[in-house]
Amino acid sequence: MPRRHRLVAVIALASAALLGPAACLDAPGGPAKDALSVRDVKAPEGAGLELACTPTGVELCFDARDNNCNGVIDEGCGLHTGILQFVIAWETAEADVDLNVYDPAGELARLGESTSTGLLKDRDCPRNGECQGQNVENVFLAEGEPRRGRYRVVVRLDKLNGAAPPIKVRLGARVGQRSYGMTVELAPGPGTEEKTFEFTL
Ligand SMILES: [Ca+2]
Ligand SMILES: [Ca+2]
Repeated sequence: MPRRHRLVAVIALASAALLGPAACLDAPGGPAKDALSVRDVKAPEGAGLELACTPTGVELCFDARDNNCNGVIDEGCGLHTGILQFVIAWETAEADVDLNVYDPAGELARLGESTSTGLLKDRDCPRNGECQGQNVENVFLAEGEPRRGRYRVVVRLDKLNGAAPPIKVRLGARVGQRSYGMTVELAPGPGTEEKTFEFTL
């Protein structure tokens, strides 16, 4: 009997060790228990997802890059920033590209009024006059705590307006203290006119 008890104890310990990492997924580790971390990132093929930030000097505006690697994208440029932020930038002035971010409830972040989870968009380029050839669209968490779940980020070519495809678009994402970068090329036609990313918190 004692030997059998010991065997049961060993099996129980082994099961606990196996279950350990899976349990961690539900409550991400790190210094603060409630720190915002990304559980999963899905990027389309060829997007060149950059997980590490390489500082290149002072922050430059409207390039959707965290140039100084302080975890904030395009700060000090008149764009709103937040603990959640998705930014696209493209250099082809006439091309109309859209950043469509859907929150975990499936609601699209729009200009002027935030979604029920607090996401707001603050530019629509090149349509509104303030872009002046600096094409940037920015979606950020305007209020409240970030909702956990899956954020769908769609970068879409709306109109070429005479520009030559492909249109190179930079996407920057900030989630908590981490920033991600990637570049996509868009051209008219199914499969190439939009690229979808998913960030799961
Ligand atoms: Ca920065
Ligand atoms: Ca920048």
